[in-house]
Amino acid sequence: MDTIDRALDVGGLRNDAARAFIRQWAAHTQPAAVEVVSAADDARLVAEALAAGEFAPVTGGRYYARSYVKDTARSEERTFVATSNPADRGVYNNWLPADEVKPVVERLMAGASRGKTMYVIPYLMAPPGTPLDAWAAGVELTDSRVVVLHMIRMARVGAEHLDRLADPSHFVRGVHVTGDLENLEQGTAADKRYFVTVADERLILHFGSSYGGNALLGKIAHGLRQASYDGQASGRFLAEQFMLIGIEDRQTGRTRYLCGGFPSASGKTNLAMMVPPPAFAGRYAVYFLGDDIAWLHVDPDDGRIYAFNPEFGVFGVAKDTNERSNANAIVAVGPGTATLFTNTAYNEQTRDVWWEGRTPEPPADLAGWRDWRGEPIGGRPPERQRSGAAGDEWSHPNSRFTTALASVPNLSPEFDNPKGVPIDAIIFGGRVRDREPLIRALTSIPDGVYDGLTLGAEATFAAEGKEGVLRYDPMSMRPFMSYAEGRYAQRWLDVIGGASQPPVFAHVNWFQRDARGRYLWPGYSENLRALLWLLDFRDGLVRGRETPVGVLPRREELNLQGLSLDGATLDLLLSVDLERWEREVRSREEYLSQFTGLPAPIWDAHRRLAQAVRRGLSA
Ligand code: OXD
Ligand code: MN
Repeated sequence: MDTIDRALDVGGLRNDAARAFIRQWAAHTQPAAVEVVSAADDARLVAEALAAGEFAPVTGGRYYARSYVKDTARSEERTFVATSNPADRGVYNNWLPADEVKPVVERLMAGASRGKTMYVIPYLMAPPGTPLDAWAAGVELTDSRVVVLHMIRMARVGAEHLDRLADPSHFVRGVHVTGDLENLEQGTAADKRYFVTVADERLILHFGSSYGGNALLGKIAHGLRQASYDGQASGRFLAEQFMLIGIEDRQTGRTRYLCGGFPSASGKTNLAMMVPPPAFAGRYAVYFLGDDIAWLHVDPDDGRIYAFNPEFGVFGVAKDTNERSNANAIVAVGPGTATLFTNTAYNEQTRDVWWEGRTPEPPADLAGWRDWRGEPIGGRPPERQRSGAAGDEWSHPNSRFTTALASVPNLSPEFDNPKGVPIDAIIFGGRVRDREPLIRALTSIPDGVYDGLTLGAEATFAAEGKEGVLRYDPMSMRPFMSYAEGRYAQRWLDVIGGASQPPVFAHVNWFQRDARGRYLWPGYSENLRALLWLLDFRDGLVRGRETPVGVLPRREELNLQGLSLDGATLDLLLSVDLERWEREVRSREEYLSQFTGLPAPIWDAHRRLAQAVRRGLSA
């Protein structure tokens, strides 16, 4: 028996197809050793990472790591979906022929793990026992211990997840090779990074990063890209970049479930961890199920849409996370949670972390503080120590915390229900300065799906793009699309249209501003008020007001108890500026025309909106 076989035996990995896959890739990338990991290895691997200097300790049994300075975010330009079917080419999925790109990545990976350990991470992207079991199992091979420690928090990890497969060869095969980060020419024409999902082979090959979104293959590559492809190929489910929450009404004893998509930096994690406003706390509770991914399917027993979060942890953006924006997150990353912090500021004397927005001002005493690049803050010229200007931040704007679901205080007891929770409402929201009211409900499935497809967020200075220009992000899946958009829209119509009690749809916007740029709506906890209106609307308890863009709450239908909001602001929040909408309709026409094979009901929904807006303007 050779050393690889011995390592697989020691790790309890019996699945022969997985063993063959590991042997093939070990022969190709040439690691010095192979090691199968499970969640039970966490403490030992943490100790090794500390000893190796990959982690620094944070008080309360938490850890800190910096990633390479040119490796701090997902790279959309270097991410590709490959298949053997040119019909899979979409506008956003960066499609390449599989036989063209696979040899390129394979060449880059050849011998690239020399001297390192190849960790074998068997995992499950679903609650155990799920009816979508066949699409949830995977194996990630990685040459980074830090990646292993993130995966243990973000997915259910252990060899047992490969032992109970109905078809033992049906699992996602992922290979992550870090590469020589200092010589990959990131961001140039000679960029050597390739993040490829070969979707029709269920093979993920990621080369040239050790940052979360590029390197934790269970999360985005499998949980979103591969899963959305599998969902359509099998006809069984949708995989979406959605948060998922439950709202309990303690008076009636009912809990209703909502899921929905928001482009990045639109507050999905804050919404999912929401604490009800004090005036509502005795009556309502909000439960967290997921902040980033939901798989949706129709249950054969009652015909309803059910959704679950396939992840096991939260990989959240640290920036602006604080007691007001997200009190539950502050607890979820607190002492005793074994949280991993990446690219925040770190204090090597006090073993503390800090990020922009954690407190209004950075810590007063600069002693021991280093920025995300590892440079001492005290070594900067005084005017750059606390300026907060772009480039002077202490933490990287995309710095992250990685913590287990079990540490989230408002975690729903249903989070590991194998079939998920029944969905009452699907919401879409972006960051839009004007035009989009606080909430508008959409009563037909094609109108709801059309609304999701035309979702967008306005560029902010933090993101690339021009301030105020809308970047369309269909269903918030733009970076994760795996097949052509027309077919994707049809899948949505089929899945939701096939449900016995379809959810209500709504569009929300927490980010309306007045002419001076002041936010009109307080957001955070107060967002619950809009969601409760939607649930009442679905139950027929309120009728709302029909407008050309959907049904809006009447002023008196929103429960504003305990909130001081003047009448004029409320009117603005619930107003529809038809001239702005007319411009938006024109821009949507152009945007939708890029997609081939967009189903007729989506175009019909678009024309209905266009007509209603025109009629409204001439009335
Ligand atoms: C993302 C993430 O990049 O969830 O969207 O990390
Ligand atoms: Mn995300």
